[in-house]
Formats: sequence, structure tokens, C-alpha cells
Amino acid sequence: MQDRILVLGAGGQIGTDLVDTLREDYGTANVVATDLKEPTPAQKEAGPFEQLDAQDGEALLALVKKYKITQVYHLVAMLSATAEKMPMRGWNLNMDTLFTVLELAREGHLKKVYWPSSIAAFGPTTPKQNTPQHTVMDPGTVYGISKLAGELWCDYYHKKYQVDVRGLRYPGLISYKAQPGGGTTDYAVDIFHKAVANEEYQCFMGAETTLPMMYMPDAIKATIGIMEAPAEKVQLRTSYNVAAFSFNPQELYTAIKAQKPDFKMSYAVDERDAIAQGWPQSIDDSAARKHWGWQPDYSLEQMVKDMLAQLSKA
Ligand code: AKB
Repeated sequence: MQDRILVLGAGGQIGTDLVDTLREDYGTANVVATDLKEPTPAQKEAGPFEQLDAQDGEALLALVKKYKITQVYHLVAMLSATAEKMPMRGWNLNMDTLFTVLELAREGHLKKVYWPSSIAAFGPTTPKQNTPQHTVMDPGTVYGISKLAGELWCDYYHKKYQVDVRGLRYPGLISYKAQPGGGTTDYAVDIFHKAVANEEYQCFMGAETTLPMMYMPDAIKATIGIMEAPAEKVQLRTSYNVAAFSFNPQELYTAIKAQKPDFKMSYAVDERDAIAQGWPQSIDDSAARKHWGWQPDYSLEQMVKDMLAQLSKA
């Protein structure tokens, strides 16, 4: 049977790229994009799009039936920085939407579910270098707590109800098609927009605050990779560590400046730096590599060159 896919949060940073790639792989008509926001003319033209509040379980079930959906990629989330400003709303959104989708799968409406975790599921006493797959997890943000709890619920639904749910702990993601919204790692995208506009960038992250990061093509490759892996290879149903490279703002600035020598950056560090201080600096993703063959394609230098080239075209 042809898989039919529904993407929740399709207008977000990951969703925008993911929908394009899924449509290339599965055919436009087989990938339904949904988002809380009204579709743009481009989204309407690109393929099936439905406006949906992912917290509305009945509306979601109606779409699953209407389009005979077999897989859901659940990308709805309130990210770390925003959720710190409205903790209960962040918690409710992140958890309610996950339960809605897990329940649909438990009831037999879905064959497979994708749900993303994050490096935010780790915390201040987690080993910061080469953070292992299995280690101390003591997240210090509402977003991180929701990701850790979500991972455990995914594992529970898999063990107890045989729900085929798969997930990744994303590092900071860098992309040119859509802006991130409300994350701690957003500076690593904002900086490119300023560089291409020939404007100075004021960085909210401390110069030496190192975080694991990944270019979006690799994040999409990992996401579709784990979803297409044979079920027996996906041995962990919490979420897998995945990694590409790590840098701090000063190192990213140096890499951009090598391409754009006039680019200038200053610092106005805010509370997002403290969030980042509680996260890993580099990630051990050997379990993902061993179990289902993950490996990234882009280095920091390749990502910087491609970001500048893509944004300059726009
Ligand atoms: C954030 O900064 O909140 C996200 C994440 C690392 O999950 N980009």
C-alpha cells in the first residue's frame, strides 16, 4: 500500500524543508502539509495543505481518515526560548499534541509516527563533550523537560502498545528556506541573513558558547532515514543522538568572514546564553550510525558556503 504522509507544523523551520523532500520522494499528492497558520499562496500551490490546530484531536483524526494517512511527522513545538516565557503553554502544547498523535497510532489509525527530541533534553550535569546516547538527563528548561518526558512516553507507547514511533535529538538546525522561531540556537541562522544583507549582526549568544549544530539537508536526511529504516534496526524508541559539527559564535563569525571579509559582529548577550550553557557541546551519535546507518554530509565550511550562496540567490 502506498504510504500517505501528514506533516504537522509544516510551515516551520524543519517542516518547510521536510515537506519539499517528502514530496520528491513520495509524490506531491501523498504528502499533506498542515499548520496552525493560514497557508501562503506558495504553500497552497505546492500541494495538499490543511489548516489545523494539532491540539484538536478530532480535526486531526478527520484529516487522517480523509487522506488515508499512514504516517505522521509531528513537528509542532514551542521551542526553548519562547517556552521559558510561557512555561505552561509550552508544556501543554508540546505534550498534548504528542499524546494526540500517539493515541491515534495506538488506536490503529497510523502505521508510523515521527516525533523530534532535542539536545535540550540534556542538562547542566550531563557530560558536555561527546555526550553519550545514554547518560544523565536533567533538562533545565520547560522545552527540555517536555522533550525528555516525550521521549519516555514514545518508548512507553512502543513497548506497551507496539506503536512504531521514531525520533531524533536534533542539535541546532541551520537552514535558508524558513526561519527558526523562538529557539536558543536561532542566532546561527539570523547571522547569515545579516551577512548577506551586508549588515552588522548583534549576537545574543556569548562568543565562546559552543553548541552542536547541523545543516538542514543533513537533518532531513536523518529524519527520513530513521523513518525508512527497517523497524528492527530502530532499537531505541526514546530518540537517537545525531550530530554533524559544533561551533561557538566566534568560530561561526570567522567562517563567514572568510567568505565575506567586510562582515561585522558585536555582542549583546541575553538569557538564551544561560540556556545554552546547560546543553552539550558535542554529541556522540555512534548508536544512530551503528543501528540504522546515519552519517552527515556537511562540514561547517560546506554549510557556510552553501548558506551564503542560497541566501544570496533569494
Ligand atoms: C532550540 O534552540 O530550542 C531548538 C533546539 C536545540 O531544540 N533549536
